[in-house]
Amino acid sequence: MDTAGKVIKCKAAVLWEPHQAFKLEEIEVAPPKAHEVRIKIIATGICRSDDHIVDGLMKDRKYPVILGHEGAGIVESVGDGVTTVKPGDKVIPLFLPHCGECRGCAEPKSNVCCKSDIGKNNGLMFDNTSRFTCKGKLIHNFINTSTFTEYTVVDEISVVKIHDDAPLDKVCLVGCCFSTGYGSAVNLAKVEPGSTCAVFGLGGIGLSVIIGCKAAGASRIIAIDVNSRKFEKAKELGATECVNPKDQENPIHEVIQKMTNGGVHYSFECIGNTDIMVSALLSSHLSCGTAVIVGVAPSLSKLSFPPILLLTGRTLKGGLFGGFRGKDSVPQLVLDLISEKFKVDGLLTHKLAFNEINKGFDLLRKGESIRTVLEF
Ligand code: PAD
Ligand code: ZN
Repeated sequence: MDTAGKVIKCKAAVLWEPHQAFKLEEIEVAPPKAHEVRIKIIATGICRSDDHIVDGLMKDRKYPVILGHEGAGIVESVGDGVTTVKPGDKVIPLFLPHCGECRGCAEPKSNVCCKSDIGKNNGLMFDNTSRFTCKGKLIHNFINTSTFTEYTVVDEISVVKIHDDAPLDKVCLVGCCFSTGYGSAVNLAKVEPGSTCAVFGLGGIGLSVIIGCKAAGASRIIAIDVNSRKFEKAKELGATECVNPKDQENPIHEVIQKMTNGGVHYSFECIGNTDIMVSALLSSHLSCGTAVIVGVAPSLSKLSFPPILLLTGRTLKGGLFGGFRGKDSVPQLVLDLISEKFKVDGLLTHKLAFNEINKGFDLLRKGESIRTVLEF
């Protein structure tokens, strides 16, 4: 059946109120307008950011939304003027758009397009409307993607074509988890061979940081988590030592300093906890250490530490999507997964049917899963 140009009725997981369960609803998805692309989502990962960002987003503006930003699918139809993808193409939606024209896209050191909705929380297409409705109500979209639905519409600058052979149930992790973690090590920190690293938080993001640190040739990778069940996987992926702060008498930064003759070269906060961001900074060497913030903290929280921590020579930085520019990097990262240059199998602990989405989030919140991929 040719659906191009028509409204599609399909199943989506709608979050009507913050901190409630997702409700599976029948929604209407309008056809793509000019420079927009309608995608049939085939698989989508569950990432902690869906939890963390939505907290801030829904606190400020209460509105129903379709979350999800770590998906992969097939183009169903395109609006006028779309040139980079066509119906039938395998694609990954980009939660960080890449327009190629704005200040952010023009700056060689940046990967954040000014059209990104992160921090703005409009929850709408670029023309300030939505393509989703449910029971007569407008449903918002989420960071330019919304993948918890059988069909979504994104702007052309928020989607990229990938190789036809890509297994969508795996490469969806390139849409966030793997790229964010791996890139945080190789692009943001620029970990060097022989350097020492400490990774705080061993979810999908922290474990992908470990993959990046190992690929970059780090001599020591210290993995830190309050959940010791995460350690086996961390070691499999390249951690050389594992520490549970709960088993230590002293604060974690003192433990790391002691283990590394004063601190590591590179530390990574992959939790979204401002106290641990400071611990990560303190765990990096006072003269030359770099701490990278990857975790998304609650939107109203504040980071506070004595400036002397930086004056002695430490660097504090952060970044989205591991510093990668979606349109340039995602197709190659997908090829790297196809050729098994990198393996994400270890990150993929659960597969569930789309209608089990609430169970998938429970597994993540209880620390029982790394990544659950939902299949439609
Ligand atoms: P996750 O919940 O799977 O992993 C977090 C891990 O941290 C768990 O293993 C916890 O046990 C552990 N943890 C919690 N508290 C502590 C503590 N005090 N000390 C040590 N360990 C602790 O999440 P995830 O891996 O999906 O995401 C991690 C963060 O990264 C989260 O804040 C998410 O919002 C953020 C993120 N950032 C980007 C980006 O572009 N910067 C992208 C995607 C996710
Ligand atoms: Zn841009």
